[in-house]
Amino acid sequence: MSKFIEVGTSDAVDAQSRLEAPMDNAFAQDLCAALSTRPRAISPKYFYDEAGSLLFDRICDLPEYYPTRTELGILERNAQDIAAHMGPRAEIVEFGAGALRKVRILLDAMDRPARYLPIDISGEHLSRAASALQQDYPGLDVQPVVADYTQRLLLPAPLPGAGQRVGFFPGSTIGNFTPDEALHFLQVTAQVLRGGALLIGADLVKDPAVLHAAYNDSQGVTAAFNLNLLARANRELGARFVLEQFAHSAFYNAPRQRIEMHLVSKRRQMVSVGGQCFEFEEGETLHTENSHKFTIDSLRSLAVRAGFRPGPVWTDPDNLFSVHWLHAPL
Ligand code: AVJ
Repeated sequence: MSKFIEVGTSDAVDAQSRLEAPMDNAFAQDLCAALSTRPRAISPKYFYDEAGSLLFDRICDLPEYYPTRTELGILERNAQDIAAHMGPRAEIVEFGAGALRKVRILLDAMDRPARYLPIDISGEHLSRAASALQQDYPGLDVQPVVADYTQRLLLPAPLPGAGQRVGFFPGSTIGNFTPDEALHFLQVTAQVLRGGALLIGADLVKDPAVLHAAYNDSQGVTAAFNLNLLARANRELGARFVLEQFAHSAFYNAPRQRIEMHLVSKRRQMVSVGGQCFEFEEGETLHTENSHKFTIDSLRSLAVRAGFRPGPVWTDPDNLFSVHWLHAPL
């Protein structure tokens, strides 16, 4: 993004680079590719710029959005048991670290945690959360990694004398992947964590009305989160989406056991991204997210196919959410 600012010499070069600069970033490429295909779909990872990460934090506190507080409750009630599985001097690698609330529950219960490596795509958000955590755990080695964990990942070598390396993937973020991507992610993760384990949260299949409410909150925070994708394109790519011309849509696709989020064009319109124009018909959508729901068995059999050996599963009394311990064999 800042490329043309550093390189810029003459006005002509600036004007030229200004048009081209947006296209050499992944968001611009993926958005233009999404708008050029039918049906139109883009990865939900682009929700999480600074504003999007803050909106997601607000979603987690909504009365209708049960996953976060349910998972926190599961972790709190079972922290001792989970910490016993981790063993002494364990190292936690968290995939997609967000606000770092959940890991505190683990750290508080663990026997002398050796190191914490939060990986997140949103650099500013991550470093703010990581330094807050470091203040509260002065003795802990906190090493934030700004990276896209859906891409190939290189982690620092284990610390000398450290216990097992435990991956932590809470929030049911696994549900954002297609089934094939989820399998691939788990396969890669089983390799990265060889000899350790993965602690993973998975939202469970349930009454569609409960699911529907969780993604259609009355305050409109989820709608703002969805629309932030377009706002971000306007901010970062000089796109010209008129936000009022798009509506938030979220519904449960029962046969595929997933919530789908879309941005629906309220009327026929043209939009411009990075100097390219795209047409939307009235009612045409940009598919922005899938949030797959699991059964305990479906998550465990996926893990087995990826090379894990499933261990204990913790749930809440209403069976809304599940947290799984998966051994990664050597
Ligand atoms: C962060 C992917 C787990 O799927 O529930 C929340 C994202 N989207 N509300 C989810 C989300 C709309 C969330 N995950």
